[in-house]
Amino acid sequence: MMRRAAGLLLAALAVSPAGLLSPGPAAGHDFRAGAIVIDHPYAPPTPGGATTGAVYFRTLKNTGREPDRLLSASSPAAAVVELHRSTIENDVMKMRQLPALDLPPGASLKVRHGGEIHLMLIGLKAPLKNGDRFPVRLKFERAGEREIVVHVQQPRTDGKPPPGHNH
Ligand SMILES: [Cu+2]
Repeated sequence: MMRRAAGLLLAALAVSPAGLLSPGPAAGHDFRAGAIVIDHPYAPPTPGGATTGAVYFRTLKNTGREPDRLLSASSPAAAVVELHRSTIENDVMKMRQLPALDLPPGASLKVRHGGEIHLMLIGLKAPLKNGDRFPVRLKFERAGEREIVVHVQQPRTDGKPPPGHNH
């Protein structure tokens, strides 16, 4: 009996780190576009005067049997929205624009702060404030276009700005 209880406890512990990464309140929000599920889009608040920001997703899933791709995004909150991947080159964080984000069948991508991939808001029309919401229109190759609502919130686990966004 003891051994079994210990096993269950370990299983519970093994699950918790992913839970800690979840941003914001437990009440998440998600959107569907065909077979694509966009789970909890969020953006950290930006300091006053910042002209760039980032949008993340708790997960971006392709629940279908066909491959899809996120091709582009746009928002009234910013002049331009780009798909970015952060990489470290010679100890320096760099961001590169991705032509598209591949979503193979069954994919479940974590597009979270502190990770490699984000949507970059360039030319913000106003600073993003905690509690704000704004729309972003996503264009998928197969699933078509879908407008989502992004929640501005301070990520729970991380008071620092996301890497690569101090420019
Ligand atoms: Cu970026």
